[in-house]
Amino acid sequence: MTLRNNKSRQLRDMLNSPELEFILEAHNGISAKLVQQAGFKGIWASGLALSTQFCVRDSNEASWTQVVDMLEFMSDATEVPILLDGDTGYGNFNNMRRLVRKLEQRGIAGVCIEDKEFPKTNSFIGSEKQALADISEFCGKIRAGKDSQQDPDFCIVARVEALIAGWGMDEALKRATAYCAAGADAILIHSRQSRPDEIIEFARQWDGACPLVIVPTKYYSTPVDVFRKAGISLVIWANHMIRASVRAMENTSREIFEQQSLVDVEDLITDVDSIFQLQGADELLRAQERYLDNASECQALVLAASRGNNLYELTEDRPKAMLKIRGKPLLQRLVDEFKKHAINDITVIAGYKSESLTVGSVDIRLNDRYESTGELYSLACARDKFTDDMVITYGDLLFRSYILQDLLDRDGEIVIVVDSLVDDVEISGTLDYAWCDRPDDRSLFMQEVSLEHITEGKPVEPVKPSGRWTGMMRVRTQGRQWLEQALEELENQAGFDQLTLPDLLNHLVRRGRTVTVHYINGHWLDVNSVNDIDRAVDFTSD
Ligand code: SPV
Ligand code: MG
Repeated sequence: MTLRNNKSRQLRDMLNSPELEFILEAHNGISAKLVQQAGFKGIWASGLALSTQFCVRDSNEASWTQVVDMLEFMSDATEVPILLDGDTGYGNFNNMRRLVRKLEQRGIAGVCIEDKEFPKTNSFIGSEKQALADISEFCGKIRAGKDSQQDPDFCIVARVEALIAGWGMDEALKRATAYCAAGADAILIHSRQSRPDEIIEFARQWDGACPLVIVPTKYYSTPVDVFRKAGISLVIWANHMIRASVRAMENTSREIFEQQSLVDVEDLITDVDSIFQLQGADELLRAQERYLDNASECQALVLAASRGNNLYELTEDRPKAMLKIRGKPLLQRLVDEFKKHAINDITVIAGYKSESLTVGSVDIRLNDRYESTGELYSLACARDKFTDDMVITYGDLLFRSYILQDLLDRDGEIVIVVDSLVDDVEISGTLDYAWCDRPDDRSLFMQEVSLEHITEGKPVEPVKPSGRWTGMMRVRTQGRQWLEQALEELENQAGFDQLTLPDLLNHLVRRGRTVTVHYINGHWLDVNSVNDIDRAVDFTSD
């Protein structure tokens, strides 16, 4: 039976296409996926990069089966063809036969073998001292590979190292011609010079018996039109994903070590949600819906009905939650933050210019009396969305990711986030100062602290406040019952329309309910003034 692999077909088409094509290095499942996501039509499974990710030398120290195991993850993660840098074929003609069969079984589209001796050394290490394979022995290896493949489209690329080893142009051309005649589907002509001259000269003298492949690692500044004009078929960018990740990992590990904290790093690195996306977590969630009972999830309620009067003309056509910071509305940033923490059921309570709330995948509840009512009235507009696990926030907040994560991890029926750095922050707008039953002891994590009361505006009490409420709270089953009861009680009082969330919290405390305080120290802000917008720009990095 003939085995046909669409990926091999794609690689063959790239080699034979009249266009100049490009493939980029990858060395594991995730890098392969990212190369494909960037738009590349193919992947170079580089020997250098694969050995680097194992942290061994590019001298066949990793066994060929270890390489093939990794290739399977790469192939499973992608739909584009993978060309393996198969070094010397890991042995003689017989090893080559087995290699080709195993590669086909793992969905690999082709293999490139080089005319050196096993164990090989990277072309850029002492290249002139490297011995080349005997031409007829190498041709036998190519023939053995071609005879072993079941898929007629599987590609064998023969790599000529004569220029690397300093054997000259004639030798390179002689070898390429022999390898082509032995059945190679393409010739990779390699050079270690910083200019493309010898590659161009090779291409000029080449009779076109099969397509040419190059690896411009050393002559990287050459414009690709030069290759196009020279009739090259395929360019391999051979090691740039591993080099990029080594640099990123060096920087991140150093920063975390020096800071003894993740806070400065968190927003500079890929968020965990994006990692889940790359892994295909959505598919697993859908499968769980099909095969498992659904577990309940935390939901979010966002108060975004107000205009933000201190922002003047900036909020002429939108509520302040839709103000853009670095091109992205505050509300969108909040929604992204919730999604990062798998909070996907998000309800926004809109009012002023509600038609401009163009943030996707959120439910909207409308407070159409936003002009004459306060926050509590807005919250009551979303009563039908109350659940036994919810986060309630103002719509103008920016905060570091860990704050929401810690809030979600925190025990308590009603938990509010209070910033104990009251003196240190430049603040504007309405200030919700919190007095708690004990001050923040920064040597303790997740201390047992309860709210005593919150005051809006400048504190007049002689006792310094314990902190400033950020406008974020978490409510669980029992807390939801307290909250609904409190709303009913307050609704029957005169002046309900003007009440705020602090009024609600004070009412709860007066009724003997425990409102747990989760202390933080900065790393957040809300936008109440034009100055706050500048601070918000500084605060964000994307
Ligand atoms: C590799 O990527 O492992 C290669 C190309 O063989 S090079 O390192 O340029 O020789
Ligand atoms: Mg290599």
